[in-house]
Amino acid sequence: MKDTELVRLQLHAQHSRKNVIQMIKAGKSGHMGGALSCIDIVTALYFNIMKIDPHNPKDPNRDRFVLSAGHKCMAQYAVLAQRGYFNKAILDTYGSLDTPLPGHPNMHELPGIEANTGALGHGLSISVGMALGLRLDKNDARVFVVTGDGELPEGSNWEAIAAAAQYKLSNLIAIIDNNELQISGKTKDIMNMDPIGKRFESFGWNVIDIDGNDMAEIIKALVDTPISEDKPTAIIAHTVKAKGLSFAEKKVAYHYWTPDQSELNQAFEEIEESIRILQRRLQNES
Ligand SMILES: Cc1ncc(C[n+]2csc(CCOP(=O)(O)OP(=O)(O)O)c2C)c(N)n1
Ligand SMILES: [Mg+2]
Repeated sequence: MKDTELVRLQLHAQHSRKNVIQMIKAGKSGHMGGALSCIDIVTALYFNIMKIDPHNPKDPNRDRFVLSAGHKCMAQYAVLAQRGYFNKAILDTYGSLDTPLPGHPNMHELPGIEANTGALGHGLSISVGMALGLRLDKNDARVFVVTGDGELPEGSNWEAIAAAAQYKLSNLIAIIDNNELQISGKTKDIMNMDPIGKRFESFGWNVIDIDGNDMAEIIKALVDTPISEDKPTAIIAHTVKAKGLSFAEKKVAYHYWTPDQSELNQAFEEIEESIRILQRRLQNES
């Protein structure tokens, strides 16, 4: 990929981060940490990898995106708005009673949402069903699912992981947002799932490890999948919770964030500064 294309994607990710902060400003609080750890991945999928059309979100041939860790939904709302699925003004309804952007995603309310998620441990099973259904229909669309590392201990995941290998679902790509934190502490202290990659491999999956906040690595891994025609792929994305906000990165307290005005201002300033830097790089390179 050319440098300018990479910078454009990084810019979309930063604008999407700004959309997250805009939603939190409107709703006064939200699951910020996990949204910002996976947002580079969600951006790469919607802007470079997936076969989708924002103006035809129900196209039967579209690739599917399932956000199993539904509490990270501000990442998806932010990217959908950035990609043109809906007007950015709707972001300001976050936190209100009749919003199409509830605290966990609702497929009946918002174009682009494929499944209602939020009760952890269901998205992978739903994705296995979608991948099997697409194969039955002789449809070559793919299913991308993002799970959290704290979500992985849910037993239903491991039934889905076994089934995906059994049915050789090479049209299924699971991306694990491995930010090493969950709601109340370090994932390894609450329910250690390391080595995550080896566990997936032992169930019969292909596994790739990447830096999940590095756009070049994300794109390379996603372009390289499927690695083989008879296995599903797991991308273990090593990420930083609350990535992009210096005062919040890697801190468990920012899983769910109710900012005061000064933190909110700082968040906007830091993201806007990184947008300016990326825009200058784009001007210099073109
Ligand atoms: C079945 C179920 N149990 C508990 C919760 C409460 N909960 C919401 S987020 C979360 C932590 C999930 O951790 P992880 O998957 O690592 O996501 P991250 O915190 O990194 O965004 C928990 C336990 C839930 N949503 N669903
Ligand atoms: Mg986590």
